[in-house]
Amino acid sequence: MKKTYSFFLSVLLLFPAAQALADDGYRLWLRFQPVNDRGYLRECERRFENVMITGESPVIRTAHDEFIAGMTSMTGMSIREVASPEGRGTLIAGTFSSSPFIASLLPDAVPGATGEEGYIIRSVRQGRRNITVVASEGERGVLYGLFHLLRIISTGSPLDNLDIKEQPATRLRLLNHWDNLDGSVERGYAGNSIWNWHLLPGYISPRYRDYARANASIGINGTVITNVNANALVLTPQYLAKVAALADVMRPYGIRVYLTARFSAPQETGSLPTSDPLDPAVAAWWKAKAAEIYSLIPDFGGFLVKANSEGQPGPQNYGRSHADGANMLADAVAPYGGVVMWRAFVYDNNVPVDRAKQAYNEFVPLDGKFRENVLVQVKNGPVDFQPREPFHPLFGAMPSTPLMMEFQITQEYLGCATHLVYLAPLYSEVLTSDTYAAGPGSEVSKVIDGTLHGHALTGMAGVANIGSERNWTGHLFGQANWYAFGRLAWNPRLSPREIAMEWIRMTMTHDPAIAGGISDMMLTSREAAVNYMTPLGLHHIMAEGHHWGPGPWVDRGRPDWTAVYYHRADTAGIGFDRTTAGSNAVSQYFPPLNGIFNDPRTCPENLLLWFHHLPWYYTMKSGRTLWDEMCLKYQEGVNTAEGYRTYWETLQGKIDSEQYEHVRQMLAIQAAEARWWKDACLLYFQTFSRMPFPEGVEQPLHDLEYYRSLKFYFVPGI
Ligand code: BDP
Repeated sequence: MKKTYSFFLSVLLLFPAAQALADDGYRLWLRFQPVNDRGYLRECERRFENVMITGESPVIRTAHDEFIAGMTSMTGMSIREVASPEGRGTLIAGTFSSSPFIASLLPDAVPGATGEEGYIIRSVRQGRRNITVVASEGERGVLYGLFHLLRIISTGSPLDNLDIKEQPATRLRLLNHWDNLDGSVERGYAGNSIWNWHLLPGYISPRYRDYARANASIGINGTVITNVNANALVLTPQYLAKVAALADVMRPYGIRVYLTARFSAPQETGSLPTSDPLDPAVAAWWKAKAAEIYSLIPDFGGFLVKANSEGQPGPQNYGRSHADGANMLADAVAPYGGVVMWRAFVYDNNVPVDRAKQAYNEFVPLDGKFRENVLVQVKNGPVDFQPREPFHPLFGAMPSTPLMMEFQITQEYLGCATHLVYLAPLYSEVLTSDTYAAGPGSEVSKVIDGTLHGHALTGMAGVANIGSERNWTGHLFGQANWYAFGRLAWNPRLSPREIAMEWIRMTMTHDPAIAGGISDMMLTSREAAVNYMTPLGLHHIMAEGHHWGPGPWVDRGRPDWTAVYYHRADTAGIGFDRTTAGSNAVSQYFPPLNGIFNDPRTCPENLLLWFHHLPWYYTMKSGRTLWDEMCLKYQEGVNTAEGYRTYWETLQGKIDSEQYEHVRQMLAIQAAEARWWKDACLLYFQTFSRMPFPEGVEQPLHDLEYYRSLKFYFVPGI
């Protein structure tokens, strides 16, 4: 079988000395470092000295090549290709239909046991021979199963008596790239877009394949390669040829390419006078466009659409509904098995009473009105990817429509790519939230995986944090968020700690004490960021436009883009009253949650100011006043960020030197920015509370005027 090692692996194999060099992060979690533990190495040799991977398709070839390359890198052994089990041990992999032998090894695997993407990994003993079988009904399942086996080895996990059965919880597990055709990335902090549109389709960067393999290794099976603020140009023949070239690279890794569709494309790139979705000429234009796309990219995934939101065109420009728009596009891609992901991130240009209520108000009446191949893609919270929001009230409220989750992996509101903020706890908090839509136990994850309301079309999307930086994500720990997103899209019930430990062991170290220390840091980091940015349910008080750094004083421009709109601080108190006496956003949640959120005594304190406007002297559960509690939370965030610095310095000489130095510098910036956040916010809010800082809160380094006067130029991402 032809070996198609990716660039960095071949370098690694040809020059083993390269392994001694510092790690620049390019290899992500696929470093496949040599196994140091002698006993474990012998165990690998005993089990995997022979391989028999059946089937000849491009995906199977990828699975084969990836497995051999990964194993060789970790064990250094020369693996023999065999046609039947031999020697001490053999790895056997393939689809059930490709080999009656595989099927005979797993007699209990009934049809439907794995599906196309699931797999079984099992240790089978034949006399003195160790057989490890990786099998699936589909070739992608074989690919994912072999990546799973590589993960077992690269994390140093036990190899005996394997009996694993996995199936993904969601069908579409996608990255959303907010990448523009000019190479910039909206809210991207890791360099430029990795798509080199200028050189495509002629030049295929090795990065494209390395991107595909990284995604396949965590089960991501699709990528929307263009920004939701879409450019119609990508739908022209010139650009579609480039898209097709990217799709060709992704295909052997089981990844489909999707595009964002600009709703006004029929006018912009066609010559139609309108883009009205109910105009037959418009529908015909999209049908022809779909036919053109599918002739170039037979497995094209479909369209993601941001319509009538933040100035984007959409069906409402013609007095039509979101369903009219989505269905027209859905009809165009349906004959080819394509889907339409229609975003629910909408809010009116005429500033509404409460922006948090808009999407629900617009979409709930449309429940049941969408075609079968439409998913409504909903952000995790009702405002916009804040450090903490309650889950979006649409989850559970549209039983007749498949709802897809949209998380943000790029850290738009979380310190850009400079702060170590491990996002699995945020994702997991949302996924495990109970919506009570069908009584207790109706978690968001059950809406997403389709089990609550019986949908087969399911999905999860993550707004990518990937760019042209050598280490892909800017901050090394940003890789962990990409990794965690993929793992949770596959299995929303995985614990953030489990995922962190996998990533650390594959990326940094197997040392249990160090891995434990690093994972503690990761697991507390999201709460630390909430504390030093937006504790107790505060939200959207970031600087204007670029959202980097504090801006609680922002009060100019469109009201619902200001900070004062959200925190509503005055001399009486602080917080957004979303109770029945206020904007009544609480009513969008099912009982008993609406009641729980409505009462400040039962509302979780970490969401208190999201739902309530409370006096500065309001008594918290701790017995402290709201003001004191808020001050101490900000301080706690700073202390935690400082603690990371101190801890990290104990790792010098114990982990890779380049990783160490990179993170050391980043953590210093983070600690300084945490202090900046605390000082600026507390000084600003103090002008309303008129109360002193409680004991334990450090005095600000500067006065409020200083923080207000800071100006920043060319912050990335806009
Ligand atoms: C906001 C971003 C903006 C995006 C928008 C969206 O600030 O850049 O275009 O969301 O999701 O978070 O459409």
